[in-house]
Amino acid sequence: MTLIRNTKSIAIGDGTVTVNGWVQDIRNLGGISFLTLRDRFGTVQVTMPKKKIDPETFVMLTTISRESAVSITAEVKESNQTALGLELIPINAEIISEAAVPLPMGVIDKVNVEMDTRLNHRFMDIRKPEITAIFELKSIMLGLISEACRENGFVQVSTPKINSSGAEGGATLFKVDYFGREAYLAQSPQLYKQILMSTGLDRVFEISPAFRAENSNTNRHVTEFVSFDGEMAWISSEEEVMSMIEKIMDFILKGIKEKGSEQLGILGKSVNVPAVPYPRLSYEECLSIVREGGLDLKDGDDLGTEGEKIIGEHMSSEGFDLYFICGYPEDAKPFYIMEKDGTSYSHSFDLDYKGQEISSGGQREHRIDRLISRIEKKGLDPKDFEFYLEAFRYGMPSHGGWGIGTERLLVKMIDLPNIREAILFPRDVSRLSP
Ligand code: AMO
Repeated sequence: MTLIRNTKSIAIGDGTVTVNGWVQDIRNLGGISFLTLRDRFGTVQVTMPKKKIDPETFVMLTTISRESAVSITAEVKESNQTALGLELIPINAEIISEAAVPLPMGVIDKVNVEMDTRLNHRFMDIRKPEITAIFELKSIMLGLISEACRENGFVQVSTPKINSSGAEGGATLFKVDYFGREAYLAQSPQLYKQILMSTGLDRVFEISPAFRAENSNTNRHVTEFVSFDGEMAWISSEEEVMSMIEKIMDFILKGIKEKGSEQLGILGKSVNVPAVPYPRLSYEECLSIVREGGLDLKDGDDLGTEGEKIIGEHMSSEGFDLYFICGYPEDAKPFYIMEKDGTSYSHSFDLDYKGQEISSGGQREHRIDRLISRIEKKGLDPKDFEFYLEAFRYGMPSHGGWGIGTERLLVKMIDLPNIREAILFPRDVSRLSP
């Protein structure tokens, strides 16, 4: 009987197996040829002593182009010459799809290929084991997020991505022609996750695409990212939200170490699990750290990328990778954030990871009169938010939540140089395909 195996599951004693994969490399040494067959799990050596192989199969497997997709049926033989301790002696083979020559880029060649070239031919780039490993880790991470949320009583929801108004500022709204009406791609699930707090669902989370017309080319901004949002009702302060984030982050980091150990091994990375609670820095403390670091910021200024970096270096020197920055000036935060009475600050926080913001959140303004004042203060028209405001008129619990950029989280977790490394098909100012 022929067993269907992958490179990880083949074992001595299997007898005859069929393995599907890509032709990574062929070496012809006269009387004997070797083919390296690669699949998602690794590689296996196919050994072809010319005299012992069916001539048609021999010609097919020694002349086929690299990266062709093939199915090889072979005898498993023990070998002390290979990493797996076994090799395959082909009986027959089928070419599933032959690769054109030349390849748009190499899969195993040790040449530095520009990121643009890699992204232009992303399907081939992802064949590299170290790139596959990134997306396997991302999948594990998304699974852990859901698991952590469910364990803490959160209900997974899906909210609309084509909307009549945005929540995160007009500058980054993508306009869509919606049957002759103006609509916008969702910048975040903000307004809907808040509306849901008035429904009795109490704790919700969503993992979904978010769109920002971000007209800048940086290694941390894209125009489409996957946002992990949470919202919880009946809170007495944003501190409860921060504690929940800590719990979830701790679960994710511990989980990645365990469930992603194989992928981390391929990438040569390790994940540090910081102790909880994470330090809480006030906005004022951050200002003085930044000023000491040589950046001249005024009271009320946004800390900015440069400021975040200085704070990151300072915190790293004290042994902290993850820390909250609490109580931003209310002016710097969106309308839905609650003001701190009698001050110019807010009940908000950012979570920074190694010098970069990965999340922001806070306690929301649930009192409708104050909410309307904040909307007006931001120069917006409450009429545009009527569908949202209505939920605040009939018994809205106090509530708060967060939004975490999943790609930024992964980037910082495994120290990737660019957010595009954590996105299969990134979208940015200049990239709309593949
Ligand atoms: P904010 O706008 O700070 O807050 O976004 C939350 C998190 O989303 C990620 N992020 C991005 N990632 C990649 N590219 C971008 N252009 C981009 N923009 C944002 C970041 C950021 O920290 N509604 C609030 C959250 C809340 O209060 O619940 C919000 O969207 O990691």
